[in-house]
Amino acid sequence: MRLFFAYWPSVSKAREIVPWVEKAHALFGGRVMRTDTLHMTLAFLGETDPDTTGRLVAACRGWSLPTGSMVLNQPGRFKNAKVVWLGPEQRSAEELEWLHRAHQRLWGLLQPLGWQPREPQFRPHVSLLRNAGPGALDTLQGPAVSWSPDRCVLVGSRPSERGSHYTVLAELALFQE
Ligand code: 2AM
Repeated sequence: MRLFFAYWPSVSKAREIVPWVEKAHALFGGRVMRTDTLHMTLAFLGETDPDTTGRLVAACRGWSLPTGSMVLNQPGRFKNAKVVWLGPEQRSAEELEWLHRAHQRLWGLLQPLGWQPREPQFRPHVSLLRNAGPGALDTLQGPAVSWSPDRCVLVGSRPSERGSHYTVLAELALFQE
């Protein structure tokens, strides 16, 4: 099973993101992320055996992370992975500091347990499409989505025919900065 930690939107917040998913699909095709799978990954840990997973689930129950507010309205692409995503706007250096602190704090808790980040840089985003076709991103527009995450979860992912199947394994405490 592949593991990752993510901020998970409520059902109503995920529905606010759906117009972006639909517009992105109309423009670029590909495979849409189902509404109940929309999330923002903070740390991707990769394939993990059951014993290691069990130890992490037990350990992370005592962890807590900051939360804050963001406005999702910046579309982007990971070209190699053919992913089209929606990210938070950053109008000032301070605006998303809490989010980067959350990322650093989580990795500060994971590294003593032996995990290392795979990405050189944290690029906060909610994936909308996988296997997307080409096209200019400036045609992708939608309603700004204000989001203050109230859930951060450890998720197990297994591949299935209809995309990955996600299971919530643990939930972290959140505190407002
Ligand atoms: P993505 O949405 O940009 O693909 C589960 O796969 C989650 O972990 C997804 O949110 C995915 O981000 C993220 N992730 C980060 N690095 C990954 C990797 N190397 N392989 C698969 N998923 C990765």
